[in-house]
Amino acid sequence: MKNIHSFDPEVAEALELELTRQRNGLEMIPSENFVSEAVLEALGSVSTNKYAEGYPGKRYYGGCQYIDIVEQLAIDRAKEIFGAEHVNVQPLSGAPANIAAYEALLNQGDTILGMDLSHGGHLTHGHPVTQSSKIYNFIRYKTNEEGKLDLDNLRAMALEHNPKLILIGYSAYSREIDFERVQEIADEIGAMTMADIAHIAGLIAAGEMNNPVPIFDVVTTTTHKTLRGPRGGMIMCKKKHAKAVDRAVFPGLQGGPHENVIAAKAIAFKEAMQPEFKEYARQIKANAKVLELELGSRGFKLMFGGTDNHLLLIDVTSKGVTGHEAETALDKAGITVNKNMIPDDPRKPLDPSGIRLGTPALTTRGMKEAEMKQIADWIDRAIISHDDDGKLGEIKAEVEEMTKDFPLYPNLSYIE
Ligand code: DSN
Repeated sequence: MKNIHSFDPEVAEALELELTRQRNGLEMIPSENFVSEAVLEALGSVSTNKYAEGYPGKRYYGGCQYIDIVEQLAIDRAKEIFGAEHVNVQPLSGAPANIAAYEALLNQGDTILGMDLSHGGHLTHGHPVTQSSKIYNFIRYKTNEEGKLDLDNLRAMALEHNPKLILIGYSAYSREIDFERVQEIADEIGAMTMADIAHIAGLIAAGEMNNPVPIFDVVTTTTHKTLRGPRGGMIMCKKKHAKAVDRAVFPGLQGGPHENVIAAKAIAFKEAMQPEFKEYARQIKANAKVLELELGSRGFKLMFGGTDNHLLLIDVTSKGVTGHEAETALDKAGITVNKNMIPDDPRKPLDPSGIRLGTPALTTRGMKEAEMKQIADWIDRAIISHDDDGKLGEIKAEVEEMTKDFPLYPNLSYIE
């Protein structure tokens, strides 16, 4: 890493500060994780130099013979992990993967039944601020009064609106999903099915959550959340959609694939096939369960009644703070979470009623049940003392002390 510092100390020093922030704090944003050193190495490899528009064996550029090996490895491993008939590893991230999937399956004006953002859905699932919402007719369903995905209601809405696509899979919903039942509903009205498993892909890969890939028409994911790979996306689908999906990604939406990221995806997929990854996914869930119990018993209002996966969505207004105040206080205490809307939130997105937090990154560092109990206590103390910088500083010092027992990238430095 010497080269970065000697050529560009300004960037190197900022990177070093970010490394220190990651090392000294508790990363609890549920969509973040810490990749392995092998994944980092692939991201910085010579494959970043190569243009490779097209697909393995069918490229629009010369010299792709070695890049083809890398991309084919990523495809084959993803197929094996998820039981997919066809895989496209080129989407640059989750949003482009979703847009490509719509493009592959639908025509302008077609109806999509997708989850409301504040109930745990995602911006790209039809939020009015997105371009997709201007192209397709999104009808948005919600969780029910108990805070659960209500498949009877989904069926009633499907019968009423006759969507061409039913879209399942969320970024703040914390419960298991019955994909088979959703497919039955879709079959009843002749709709196609799409799941966005960005958040839970790692849990599915490890067999810790239901897998929609063998059931649904199309499944999209990111590769950097629980799957613990590089920032990127992927589309898995039935063979009958393979051509349409590939065409939608390239040339429909993207140009040259980022082959350094694809190399890193291949490595992350190999990691996800190891027995240790199954144990990792089991521990992610066990850790989230401890936070559910500990925070619940301290009077935090848990949306959706708790968690079956890696995350919790919490209404913090019951603790006398807004989501923004809670996020800021926790930041000062060395605990990183994100403010988040709760179902039908009366507040605004930049200062909503909730926070969202999760365990994938902490679990990568090796933290277990005992640490989760301690962290729940710190979260509670930080929220109670949200306007007392002295007390928040004391918690931050305790957090920093604990993180020393869980080293992160111990040999990495951008300034030496
Ligand atoms: N930004 C991601 C998340 O935090 O869940 C979703 O795109």
